[in-house]
Order: sequence, then structure tokens, then C-alpha cells
Amino acid sequence: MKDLVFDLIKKEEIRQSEGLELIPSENYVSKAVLKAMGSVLTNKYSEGYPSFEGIPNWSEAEIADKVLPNYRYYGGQINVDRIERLAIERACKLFKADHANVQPHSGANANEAVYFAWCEPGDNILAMNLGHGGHLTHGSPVTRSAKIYNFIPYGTDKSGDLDYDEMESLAMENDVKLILVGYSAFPLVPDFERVAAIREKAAAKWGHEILLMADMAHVAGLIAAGIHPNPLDFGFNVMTTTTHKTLRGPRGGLILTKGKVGSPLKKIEHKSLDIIPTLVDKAVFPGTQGGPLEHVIAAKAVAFGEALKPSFKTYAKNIVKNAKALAEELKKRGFVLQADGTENHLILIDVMKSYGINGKLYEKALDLIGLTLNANALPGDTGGAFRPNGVRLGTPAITTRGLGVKEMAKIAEWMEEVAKICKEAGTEEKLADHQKEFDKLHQEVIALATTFPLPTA
Ligand code: DSN
Repeated sequence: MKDLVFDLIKKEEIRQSEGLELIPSENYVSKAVLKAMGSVLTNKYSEGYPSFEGIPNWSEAEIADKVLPNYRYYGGQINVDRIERLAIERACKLFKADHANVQPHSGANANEAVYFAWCEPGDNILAMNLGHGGHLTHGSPVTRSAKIYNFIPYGTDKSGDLDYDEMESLAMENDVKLILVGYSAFPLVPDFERVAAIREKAAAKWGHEILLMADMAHVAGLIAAGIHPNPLDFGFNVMTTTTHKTLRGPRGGLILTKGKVGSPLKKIEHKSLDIIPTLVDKAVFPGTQGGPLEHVIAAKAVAFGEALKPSFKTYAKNIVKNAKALAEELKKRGFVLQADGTENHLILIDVMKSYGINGKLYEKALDLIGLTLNANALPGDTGGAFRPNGVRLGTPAITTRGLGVKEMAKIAEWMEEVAKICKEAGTEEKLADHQKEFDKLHQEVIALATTFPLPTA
């Protein structure tokens, strides 16, 4: 009997193909990435690592051919070692890192592992406030990390930029062990140099090393393409990311480090920043995870290979070009944007200020016409987490499908029409009174979307 799950997967494929994905953290993978993910590698256990030291600068062909030394707890690793090693080499090349741990199952796991690698329970960690665009794993009180470490939040200033003065005061008032720059809702490019200077000043005051960490999950693809500054170029010790957002790989996490690469089996008497690659490896496995997902690691390797190609640079440039064009078109139509625009792939709209509607109502209404984005709290939001005043959208996925500046104007036009309907309806229940208008717009979206097939079609 055919499993019902496959009917639902088919329906999801149709939903994705007939709609336009504007959630800035989503993307569409290539056929090759999908194939690696759905491979027999899912059958294999491989706790441990391929070995890192003592390997000369082998070419990819050599890595794929040689028997690699390893530290694994199971036999049968000959192919898995080579695949994981290729993923590591490609990740290091993309991000100019000394070492990469490709095993984190997600961005959340990657962040947890870094805290665990460097901090002791009760240590102070400076990170961005969730309500100002930070991430849950940056110290939201509902998370496990927040129960272990003491997170001190900084926010954004009136202009919408990171409040570096606040960051500096907090770092000088509190004995911090780790300073984290990262976000899931921030449309500007951070000043990594300024943050590095804050770290230096605070480290001198407190008399110990402070880990500088960047969570670049949203913009990793832009960094890989060289069109966004790379925090590792500014003295950051660690960069975490997911692999499925602008980087366009499988769902998963990745940790990039600067420092000496050593054996994760050796006992470490004293933690120091120069051995952070090994501290991180120990913290991922066995510290916080068990068996790596080698089918996902293979898909990461394939995606990193794609990102190393010149065409990825063009793709990344187009993401930002489209985001800027969409931001301008939205502004023309009365939408009020956080920071008045965007410098990356992401746009935040204050829909309450723009049209007197809340973000959830607007998200639901846009869903009805096949435009997908998410309600999002803005700094100082009075609407709460479930009915915030803002929405968040972005261009990585639609750029993958080939949409350009011309289509951004059309999307902004649809968004204006839906905002006006929402204003008239006032509540989610009353949206049903406007079904005919939504149906008409939905047909227009389907007509446009289906002329830009999914890469896996
Ligand atoms: N959930 C992701 C996002 O949408 O930004 C962050 O992990």
C-alpha cells in the first residue's frame, strides 16, 4: 500500500512550486543536494571524526581515493571519512577558516556546542536580545543554555543598527566570557571591527581571554560569496551557521573556527583560544551530540561545492539586489521598514505603522494568495510574540528560482493589495469575506510562480 506520507510530500511540492517563498531563512536546494540527502549514507553510524592532523594538502581527488586515518567508534568508515573530509575542506575554503566541524544537526546545536566548548555554568555571555532580532539560542529564558549560562542582552539603537555603545558598556560592566554577534532578524551589516575592539578592551579589563563568536546563519551564503564581510577576517574565533539559508544546502549546522587543529582524543588541561577548533570538536562529539548524520554531511559537501563555483557569487549578488529593489518598491507603497531598508537579504516591515494591522493577520492573509513570510516582533514591539507588529521577509529563495527586479515590483504590488484588504477586514475571521479577492490574487501568483520552476522540478 502506498504510504500517505508520499501524497503529502507531493502536495508540499505543489505548494512550493505554486507559491513564492519569502521567508528569509528558507531556500530551494539543487537536485544534487537532494540526492545526497536521500542516499544510503543514512544507514551508517560514524560517531567520531576523520583525523585532522598529519594530513598533507591533498587534492579532492586524493581525499576521495586514499584511506584516511580516523577516530571513529565503528568500522566501515572508508567512504564516510572521505565524504566528511571533503565537506570540511570545502567549508574551510569557503569561509577562510582553519577548521570546520560539519556535524552539528542544526544551528541551535552548533551554538550550544560553542557555549559548552568555552564556558562554564554561570559564565556571562553577551548576546543580542531576541526582541531586537537575536535568536532563541542567544539566551532566551525558555532555552536550556539560558538555564546554564548568564546571558546579558544588548539591542539595537534608534536608527535600527546594533547598539555598539550599549555592547561596550555591558562588556565593561560585566565579566564576560563570550561576546556573540548574530541575529535572525537584522537587515544591516554589522561592524565586526568595532566588536573586536570591544572584546580587546573588555579582555584587558577582566584579565582573561574572551571568545568572539558570530552566528551568521542568515548571511552565510553572502559571506561565502565574498559580498558580506567575514567575521573570521576581523579576529572572531568562531563562526556558527546553518547550512540551509542563503548557503542553500541541506538543513543542518556548521561551526568554523580559527586556531590550531588537534586530536579531539587528547585531554585538555587548560582552555585557551588558540585551541578552540579542538575544544569545539570535543563539544560537538561527544559533548553534545551522538552519531553524525552522514547523509546530511554529504549534502553539505555538495552544497559547499556549489557555493565555491563562480555562479554562486552571481546568485548572492542577486539576492541583495532583489532585496534592495523589493525594499524600495515596498517603501513606495507606504510600507515602513525597520532601518529604512536593507543591506542584506532581509527586510523587516512595521505593518502596524504602515497599515494599522498586526503581523499575524498579514501573514495569514498573504498565505491565502501563496506568498509566504512570517510575523516577527520588532524592537520595542507592543504586540507580543504571537501578534507582533512586524513581518520579516527576504529574497534568497525567490532569487534561486530566477526572479529579478521586475518581479520584485509585482510582489510589492500584491503585498500592498493584501495589506489594504487586511485593513478593511480588521480580524482573521473577517478575511473570509474577501475570499474572491484573495482567489484572484492567488491565481496571479500561481501564474508567475510556475514560470520559475523549482530547481528540483
Ligand atoms: N528559525 C530561523 C529563522 O527563521 O531565522 C532561525 O533559526
